[in-house]
Amino acid sequence: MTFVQAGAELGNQYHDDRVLRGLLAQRLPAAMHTAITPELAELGAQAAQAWQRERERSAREPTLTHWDSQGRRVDRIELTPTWQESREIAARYGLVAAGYEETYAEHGRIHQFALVYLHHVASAFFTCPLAMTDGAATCLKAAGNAELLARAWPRYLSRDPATFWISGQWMTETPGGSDVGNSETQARRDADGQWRLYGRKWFTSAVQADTALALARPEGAGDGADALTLFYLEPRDAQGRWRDLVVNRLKPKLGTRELPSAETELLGLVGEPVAGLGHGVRAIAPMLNVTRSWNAVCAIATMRRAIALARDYAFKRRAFSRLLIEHPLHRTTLAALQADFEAAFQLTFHVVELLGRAQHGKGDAAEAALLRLLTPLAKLWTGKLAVAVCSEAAECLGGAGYIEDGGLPQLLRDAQVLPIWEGTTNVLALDVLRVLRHPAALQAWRDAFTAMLQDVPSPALQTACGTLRTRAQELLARLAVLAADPLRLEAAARELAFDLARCFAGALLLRQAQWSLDRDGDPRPAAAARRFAAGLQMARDEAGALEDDLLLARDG
Ligand code: MFK
Repeated sequence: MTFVQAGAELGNQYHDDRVLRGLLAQRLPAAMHTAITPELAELGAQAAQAWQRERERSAREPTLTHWDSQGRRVDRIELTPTWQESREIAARYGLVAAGYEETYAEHGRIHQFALVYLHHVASAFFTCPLAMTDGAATCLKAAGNAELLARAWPRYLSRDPATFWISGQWMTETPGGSDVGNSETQARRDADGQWRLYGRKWFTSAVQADTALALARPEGAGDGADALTLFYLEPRDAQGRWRDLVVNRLKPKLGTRELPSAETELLGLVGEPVAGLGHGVRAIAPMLNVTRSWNAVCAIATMRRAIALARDYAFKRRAFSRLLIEHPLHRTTLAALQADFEAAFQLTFHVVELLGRAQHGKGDAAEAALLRLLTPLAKLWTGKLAVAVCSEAAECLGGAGYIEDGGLPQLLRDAQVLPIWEGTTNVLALDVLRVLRHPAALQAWRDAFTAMLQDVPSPALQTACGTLRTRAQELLARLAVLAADPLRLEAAARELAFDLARCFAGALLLRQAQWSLDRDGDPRPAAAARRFAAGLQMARDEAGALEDDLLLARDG
């Protein structure tokens, strides 16, 4: 009998996640935390079960059938079982609704995104249409379109699977990917005065959504982004048949294979302007910011899953006479992943918290400016980090990490979409420059950063605080110099954005570490904060580093 290695397994993804539990304990009122714990634990258990189930069944993808037996064009899309179940789970747990309901007021967004974080990997990217649905709800609200709000809002926020609607976001066209202003889709009025859309949408994620928001150029409106109008669409009739639209093909993608992304052609599909004519990019911007927050939440969920598998394996796999977890270098590798993840987690949930506060009119102008800046920062940094973390976690399992049904290849493939969609890293870095043109944004960043570090008195955290202060000073000085040279500023935009994200995330992690030390002396967030800050310096041979690695590697 030859040796058979036990594979990596998952426990309850809520109970096992001290980072999530710590954040909820720190940021939520105690009664709310207690009230939402059972459903979080339920989703945590479901996540582990779904992971096991997915590993055991052969890969499935949606299929597209163009014609029926009589030769009618039907473009029927058959979804995977996970996708069929996901609509029900999404409605029942209120994965969109929880972000808007008044039950927990400004904390509702933390509630919602804790649920999303736990469910994302189990959802086979049903989180994509949920993100767009959330974005569509925000967009309709921002536009104040009473008719559309009455029609779609209750459906988007429904907790009843029978009435719950999901929305798509149809922006991407062959000449206009990131540069949406090149869009070719035309809008023309018909004899009844209705707007009808004609053109090809090149990448419509979740094509089977009940509604979609799409950009199109009203006839005669002229060129450029500002001439585009944002339209609301209902692409299917009550029987589920496509209205004036054909689905040319489903996209053969690197990952997110259960997500039915399609190329479609609009053949006069009726559309309703959401926010009057023109200024379409401005009108869809609220949606972009919401979906970018979802992107960051899904990125940290992906990281957490990859690390959980690598950690579990480290306690099972023996090499060179010891478990992997007993090797200092392996521990250091896991600890680095954990520290990056914890910092990314803090930044992402800070964006979530600010989003909830802004929605409930709690924040001031400085907070709004900070939210606008941190949203692209969180999206661009976590998207990149998710790919790196999944790649390293796969390596932690050696050859087993490269085997399809172990699950890490799919995580890695799926992670690669996170830096691409919803604005690539470079497009978002340029968005950060767009925000920084308003001095209030950087001022808000600086004030919040400084205030957080001032609230960290523990001697055990002072080296890390010092490192972050130095990095931030260097960064701000560099920004000031580059501000006078637009070309060099643009060339450096990505690096500057990463630094802005990392410094702020490090400060949030220190705030969490101080809170944990004060509350019950838990040293793990402090270990993560020190590990993360030291990583920014590229030198981490100070006393205590190995002990920190041990803490972080053993228990995330
Ligand atoms: C796991 C779940 C995750 C999520 C799933 C989502 C799946 C969906 C798949 C997709 O649909 S991916 C495709 C998404 N496409 C993009 O994200 C487009 C990327 N391109 C950009 O983000 C460009 O920056 C953008 C098209 C928004 C703007 O380009 P322009 O043409 O150079 O616009 P301009 O003139 O700078 O800005 C126009 C207006 O919008 C300005 O306002 P004003 O008209 O009032 O001056 C900008 O300030 C405003 N604006 C732009 N970006 C904004 C924004 N306002 C608020 N927030 C923003 N992010």
